[in-house]
Amino acid sequence: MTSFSWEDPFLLDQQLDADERQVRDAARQYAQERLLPRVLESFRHERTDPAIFREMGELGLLGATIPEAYGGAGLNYVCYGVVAREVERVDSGYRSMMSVQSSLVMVPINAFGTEAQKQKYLPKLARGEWIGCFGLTEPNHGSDPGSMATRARKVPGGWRLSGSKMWITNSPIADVFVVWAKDDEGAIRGFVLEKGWTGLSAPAIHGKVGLRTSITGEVVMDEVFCPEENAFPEVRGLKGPFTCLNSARYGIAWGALGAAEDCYHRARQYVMDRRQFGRPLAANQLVQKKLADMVTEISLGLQGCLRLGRMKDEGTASVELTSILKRNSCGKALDIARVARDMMGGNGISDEFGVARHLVNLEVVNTYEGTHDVHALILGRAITGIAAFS
Ligand code: TGC
Ligand code: FAD
Repeated sequence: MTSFSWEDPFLLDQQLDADERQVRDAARQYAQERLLPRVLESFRHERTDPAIFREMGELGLLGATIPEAYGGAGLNYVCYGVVAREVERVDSGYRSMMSVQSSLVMVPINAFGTEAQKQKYLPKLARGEWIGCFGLTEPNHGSDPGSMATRARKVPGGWRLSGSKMWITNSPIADVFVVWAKDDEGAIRGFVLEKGWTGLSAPAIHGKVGLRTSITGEVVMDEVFCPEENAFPEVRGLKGPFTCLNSARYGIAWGALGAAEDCYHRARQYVMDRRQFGRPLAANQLVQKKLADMVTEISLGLQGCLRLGRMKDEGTASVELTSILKRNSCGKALDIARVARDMMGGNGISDEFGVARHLVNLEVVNTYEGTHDVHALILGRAITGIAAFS
């Protein structure tokens, strides 16, 4: 009889092919050996290390799904997912840095950019020489980006962009800014701006209680001139930014479960070691039930992510599947982090035990890229045909 694996009950490892396992192992080694040792200090002091982009670039972790011709790794979506899981096992902030660069900056340039834009930006972004950010959210338009106020006015030779974007990952250290604005006809269009252009600034937002290893800022555009060659020529409407979100949200679905696995593993070890009332905490039925709930949600969730990855690779995935899994993984991971924190008693409050950090990070992950409730509404519309948000 096959014995139960508390770490991998459905033997997900065996469902990956040799290449996927190799990518997973490389990402795990990097995350555990290079990211884990610095996470505590980075989180405490709200410090983002830009060198991480170059390190990830060297390993091919940036733009994993982008064709090799443009410097990407040309990998499948399953590989992208397993990388996100390994990076977020250490910290959601590191996965955030990576997924913005890969899914929200490189994906739109690859999907909507001109050949010249691809040649100019993608190889440097893939190597981590340039850092990218993605500006969709505004101070007054978060869940409803279709109402954005940022404007792109047509002028000779290009566009003048005015407006501001809020809560933008990587923006204070970004070299490349993919921003979305409405043109004179009210159509949403995408633009690639560069650091240093007149009128463009990206002040940092300080005081975040979660995701402190990943720098966040505004993007302020005061009549920024963008030459025509830096506009995406064809794409119009929310389909542009949402195409990028489909990829990033999928990565988050895997990543949040990586953070949940770390909480589960840490809580399990803690209750095996910690003794109260003369025996290990793990000997109590209540404690065992909590571990059983954790492994159930994580293992079912991971199977869903793998299935979605395979469907994306085959081209059979509807976008609503991503909403199911982004929502499920974030909500369940947040619950698991809360329970793990509780199981570790007072120690669970200390940042040295890791779990409280995951908890506050996951509060952010549950909110960005479409909140838990917004994904419920996307699904509700698909189930009923009635849009509850409009
Ligand atoms: P709606 O009518 O639904 O759609 C407008 C147009 O967009 C198309 N579309 C999609 N295309 C591709 N993929 C998808 N998932 C798409 N969803 C919709 C749709 O077909 C339509 O096209 P067309 O040609 O007919 O115009 O638009 P709506 O305004 O009613 O949308 C409502 C809602 C709630 C679905 C949407 O606005 C939404 O998803 N809101 C959440 C906003 C969000 O996720 N923001 C994320 C900002 S980026 C971020 O958080 C990065 S954090 C990264 C990190 O640090 O890791
Ligand atoms: P709101 O839209 O104001 O929502 C507030 C609450 O109301 C939520 O609970 C929401 O679920 C609920 N709500 C909204 N509408 C409805 C409705 N119709 N029915 C019921 N409930 C509703 N954005 C980017 O563009 N790029 C980035 O790189 C980026 N990085 C981020 C990094 C961090 C650290 C954070 C915190 C955010 C980031 N965001 C980014 C922004 C993020 O996507 C938004 O915060 C998110 O989409 C929610 O928008 P909001 O904050 O304006 O909340």
